[in-house]
Amino acid sequence: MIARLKFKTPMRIFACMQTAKGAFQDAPGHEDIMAGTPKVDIYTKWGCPFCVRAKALLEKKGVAFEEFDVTMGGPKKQEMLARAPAAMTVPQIFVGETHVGGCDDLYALESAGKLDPLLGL
Ligand SMILES: N[C@@H](CCC(=O)N[C@@H](CS)C(=O)NCC(=O)O)C(=O)O
Repeated sequence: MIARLKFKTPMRIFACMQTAKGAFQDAPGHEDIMAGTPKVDIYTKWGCPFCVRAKALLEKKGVAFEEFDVTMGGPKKQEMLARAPAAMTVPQIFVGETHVGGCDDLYALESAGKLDPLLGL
């Protein structure tokens, strides 16, 4: 299962393995296994401090997420833009089908006490 993860660098592999949830995240039907915990996707670029900050909050909460590095463009960048057509920056964060937005949006939800319910925590 770990071999199927889309992470490219050791840091990303480490981030994904912070919790056991990470191992299930990429598996078909994981929504059933992890009932009540929507899948979290984050589109990032290399060297992006906002991406690092957003991931740090998710990691602090023990939330598994799947990271897509769109530094070089490609199909995942197109997927990001299809899911968030107005997106001009990274990160772009999705909780299930809900488009959270960027890092500032993630922290704003946290400050408003709305992030945990969205994450199913
Ligand atoms: N307010 C945004 C700022 C994000 C931001 O400025 N990201 C930079 C990278 S760190 C970006 O995407 N710049 C444009 C680009 O790289 O194409 C957030 O909180 O996510």
